Amino acid sequence: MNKRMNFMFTIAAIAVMGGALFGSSFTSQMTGAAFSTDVNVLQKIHDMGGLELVMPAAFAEAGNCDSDEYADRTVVEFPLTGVSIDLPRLGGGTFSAMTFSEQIPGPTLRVTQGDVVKMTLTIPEGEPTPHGNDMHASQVSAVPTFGAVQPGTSKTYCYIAEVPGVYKYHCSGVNIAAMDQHVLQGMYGIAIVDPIGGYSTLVVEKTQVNANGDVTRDRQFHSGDALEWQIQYNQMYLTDEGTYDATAMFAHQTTYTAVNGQPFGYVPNMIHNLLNGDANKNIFVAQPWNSMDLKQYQSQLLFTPTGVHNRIFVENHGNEPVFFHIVGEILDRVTQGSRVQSAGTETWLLGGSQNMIVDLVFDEPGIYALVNHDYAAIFTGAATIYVAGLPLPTINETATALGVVQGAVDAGAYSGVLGNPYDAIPPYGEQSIMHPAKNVHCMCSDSVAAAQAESGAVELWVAVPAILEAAAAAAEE
Ligand SMILES: [Cu+2]
Repeated sequence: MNKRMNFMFTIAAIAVMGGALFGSSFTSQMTGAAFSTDVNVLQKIHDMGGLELVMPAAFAEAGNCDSDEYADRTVVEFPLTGVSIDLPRLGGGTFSAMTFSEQIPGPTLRVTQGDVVKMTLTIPEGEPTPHGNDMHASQVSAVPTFGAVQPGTSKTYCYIAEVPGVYKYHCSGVNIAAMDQHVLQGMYGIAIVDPIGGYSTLVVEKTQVNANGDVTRDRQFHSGDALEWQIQYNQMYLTDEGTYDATAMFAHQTTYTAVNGQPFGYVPNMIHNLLNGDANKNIFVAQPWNSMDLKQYQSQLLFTPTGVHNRIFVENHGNEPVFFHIVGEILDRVTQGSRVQSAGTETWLLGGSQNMIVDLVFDEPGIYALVNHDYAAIFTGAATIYVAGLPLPTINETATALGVVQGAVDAGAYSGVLGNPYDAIPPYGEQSIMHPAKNVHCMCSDSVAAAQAESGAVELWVAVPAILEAAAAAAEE
């Protein structure tokens, strides 16, 4: 019995387009009218074929994938679909999401410095608005490359990812009209460009007492290989009906702060309550996504062992700053592009559309909260919980009783039995340490969640009740 349960649990720029545009539609935004939820305006734009500008012939070749420049380079395809769907919102109900490929954030692109990115954006027939894709990893003419793609058509462009780092990509709206709505309702994602020479050794500052009783430096070195994460911040501005609230955006009155598309998406839920012995007793102060019925939308925790090199790719997609801080930890290194910005710092500031790579080692087993240290952000969703090591005695006892504890012990973290949330993990690169397992988690459609499961991620809302039921039956025998 234990063996079977063990198995089950373990599987467990655009301003150049301005001129003509600002005259009409942008003015209606500035006056505070809820322009972007105004179907008439969108219909008018649609009827006139979008706000395509007439391009000078010199720009015609921008992004042309047949360019000789790309010969002898690795070409990485990056197909995306621009589509509007309804997704659940904090506190119940849904909101009118706009997505790349039915998920928020959109899929993460991972390439190596010098690769050619071949991006294709397809807009399905029947989609109510055009979309575009502005990729910050590129250095190409914004016009016409990032321009609107009409429903029922697709568009491809190519560029060389020349500079390593983390880069936002985002919908450019209808040639920037309603760009704010499209991005803040979900059309954003990241590209990770790995440096050609790989990631450098991480130096962690420690001290020790030597044989003479003197306190001395004890610098610890970790190879460039790391357990990797992606954390993307954005704001949500919603009306009670779940549509975009432009007035709230212009006033900077955030409805929610989203982390990977979901406010409070990485906190405990009913699974952790159950393993802690009482399904009805929350083990964290705020557990808004707290039900097995929520399936891929139930919140999940981030699990990491102590003493391991973690690399976190961070992007701020929003229009508020992110004061990135981990309660109880020091950021051992902050890198932007190919330059180290800090080695040992408490908090790092990211402006809008800014990114960084945070490297750190969790020293002690325990609970660590990764926050935007802006109180308005913390209490609207920017609190993310890391559990380092195996610090929860009640859950350890439960895991032992269920006979699944070995998976956790082997991994040095609860991810050995519960996995880590799929959407917090970027695609693996050359220097990625594999997570022991993934669980299905995303602000995404059921078909995207099903694809995660097909790729091996565990549906915890199926696996955990089955294990508990089997354990209860075994106890009765
Ligand atoms: Cu869009």
